[in-house]
Formats: sequence, C-alpha cells, structure tokens
Amino acid sequence: MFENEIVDKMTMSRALTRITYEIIERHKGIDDIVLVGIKTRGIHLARRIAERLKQLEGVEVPVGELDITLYRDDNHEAKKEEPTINASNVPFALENKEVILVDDVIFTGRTIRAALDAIMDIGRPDKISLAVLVDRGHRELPIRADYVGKNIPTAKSEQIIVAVEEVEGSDRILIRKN
Ligand code: 3GP
Ligand code: 5GP
Ligand code: MG
Repeated sequence: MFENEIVDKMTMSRALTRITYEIIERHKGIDDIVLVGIKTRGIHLARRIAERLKQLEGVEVPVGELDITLYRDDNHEAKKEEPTINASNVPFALENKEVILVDDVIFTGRTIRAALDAIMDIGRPDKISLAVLVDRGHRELPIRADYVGKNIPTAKSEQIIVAVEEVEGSDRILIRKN
C-alpha cells in the first residue's frame, strides 16, 4: 500500500477559489444562494467557499449542514444499505433560494441522492446544485457535479484522502493505492 500526494495546499486553495468564482459567474446576484455542506469535510469546504464569497462579494451566505451515514458491510465494496440521513442543521428557509450542496468527494453519487431527499424534506428551493472538491468517478446514479475542484480518475480499490486544516491540521489530497 502506498500514498501519493496529488494536490498540495496551494492547489487545493486555488481550486476552492476557482469554484467560488464559477459560482459568482453563474449568478446575477448571490443573495439567493445558500450553501449546505455534507458531514465533516464537506461542511469545512462549504465554510471556506462562504469565506471567499464574503471576501469577493461582501455577502454573507448561510451555511447549513447535513450528516449522511453510509452503512457498509465490512467489505468496503459491498454496500448493503443506502446512505441515510443522521442529522441536519439547516436553520434557514430554502424557498426562493438556490442550494449549493458541497462535499469533499463524489463517488457513486448515492450520498448526494440521499442529500437531495433530505433537502426536499426541509423545503422547496428554486434550484439545487452540487460542488465537490474531487470527482473520483464510478457513478452508479445519473448525478453529476456542477462545480468540480479536481477530476481524479481512480480504480474502485483506490481511495482518495482529503486532508483539511480543520481536521488533519493540513490541506492536501492524496491517493492511496492498495
Ligand atoms: P468525510 O466525513 O469528511 O466525508 O466516512 C468517513 C471518512 O472516510 C469520510 O470523511 C471520507 O473522507 C473517508 N472515506 C474514504 N473513502 C470513503 C468511502 O468510500 N466512503 C465513505 N463514506 N467515506 C470514505
Ligand atoms: P458516494 O459513493 O455516495 O458518492 O460517496 C460517499 C461518501 O463517501 C461521500 O461523502 C464521499 O465524500 C465519501 N467518499 C467516497 N469515496 C471516497 C474517497 O475515495 N475518499 C474520500 N475522502 N471520501 C470518499
Ligand atoms: Mg464526504
């Protein structure tokens, strides 16, 4: 098994800044945007995009949180159950808003499908978009990200490690090959 750094701190920061510019470019005003981060790293990344939107546009965009759990068998490949919602903290109205979901990695797309369900249970936004730091391929549903930090083609057996300052104390992306 070995790990290889494929994205360093500076490149990761630039990717988040680029995503932020793309969000600004695709919206006439960003007053109607709300960000919703998906558990752990997606939440930290959503907060960073919100910081950049504040710096660049002077707008405070609300950040909500979804906690989605994947129930997996001991065998990493064998998914016995679908991802389910553990908890959500979205303390603002979604009506007339565009929700931008934020996650660290998109893989099968099943987590995002569960997140879409959770959002629909909370309210009826005008639109839902998806921003991910890494798209590692292997989708099992017709779901794609609107904003992608980096496309990293992987084998199913490989793993992408997303380290963030808030959790690991450093920002970087590694690929782990077994
Ligand atoms: P996250 O909560 O920030 O997404 O699931 C716990 C962590 O393990 C996740 O952090 C994710 O980074 C990492 N991880 C790596 N590979 C996988 C995977 O295939 N499925 C899930 N659920 N998490 C993975
Ligand atoms: P899904 O398969 O539903 O698209 O992804 C499931 C969840 O697991 C997402 O939250 C995603 O961030 C995480 N995930 C899937 N594969 C990887 C991976 O290789 N690395 C990391 N860090 N997270 C992953
Ligand atoms: Mg994740």
